[in-house]
Amino acid sequence: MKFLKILSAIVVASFLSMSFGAVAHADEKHGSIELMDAWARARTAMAKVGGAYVTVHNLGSEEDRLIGAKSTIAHKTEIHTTKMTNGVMKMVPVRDGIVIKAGSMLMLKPGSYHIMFMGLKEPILKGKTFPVTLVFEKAGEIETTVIVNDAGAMGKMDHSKMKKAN
Ligand SMILES: [Cu+2]
Repeated sequence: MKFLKILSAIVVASFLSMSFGAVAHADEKHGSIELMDAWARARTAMAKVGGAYVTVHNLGSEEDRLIGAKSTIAHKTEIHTTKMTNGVMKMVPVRDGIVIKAGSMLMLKPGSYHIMFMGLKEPILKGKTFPVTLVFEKAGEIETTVIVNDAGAMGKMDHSKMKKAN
C-alpha cells in the first residue's frame, strides 16, 4: 500500500528529527526553555573547582528535565545539589535530573542546585564571561553566557528587584 509506505516514512522522519534535532541548537532559548541571568562566583586563580548558577524558565506546556551541563573551562561539569548529611553540608551530583514543570521556573543558586566545574582549565576571575551549555531531556542543549561576580555574591546585582523564585 502506497499510503502506508508514505505514512511510515513520515513517522521515521519525525522520529529522526526528534532524536537528532535537539543537539543541533546552541541558542539561549530553545523551544519552551529559556535561560536567564547565568552567573558565577569569582575564584582565586589557583582554584580547581567552581560553581555557576542560572535561572531556567519553562515557558511550554510540557514538563522538561535538566539532565546535565557542559563547559570548556573545566575537565568535568556536573549538575549538583546540596544536601545536609549528619550536620554537614555536602554537594552531590544530581542523578536523575531536575524536573521543571510546565510554566514554572527553576533557580540554581548558592546552597542549592548549581553547575559544578571540576578540574578548572582556566581561572574564574571577576568580570570574565564564559559559555556554559545546559542539557535538557526535551529541549536539548542550550548555551548561555556566565558572568563572573564577586567571590561572595549571592546572585546577580538585580536579583533583589526580581520576584522571589520559590
Ligand atoms: Cu558542587
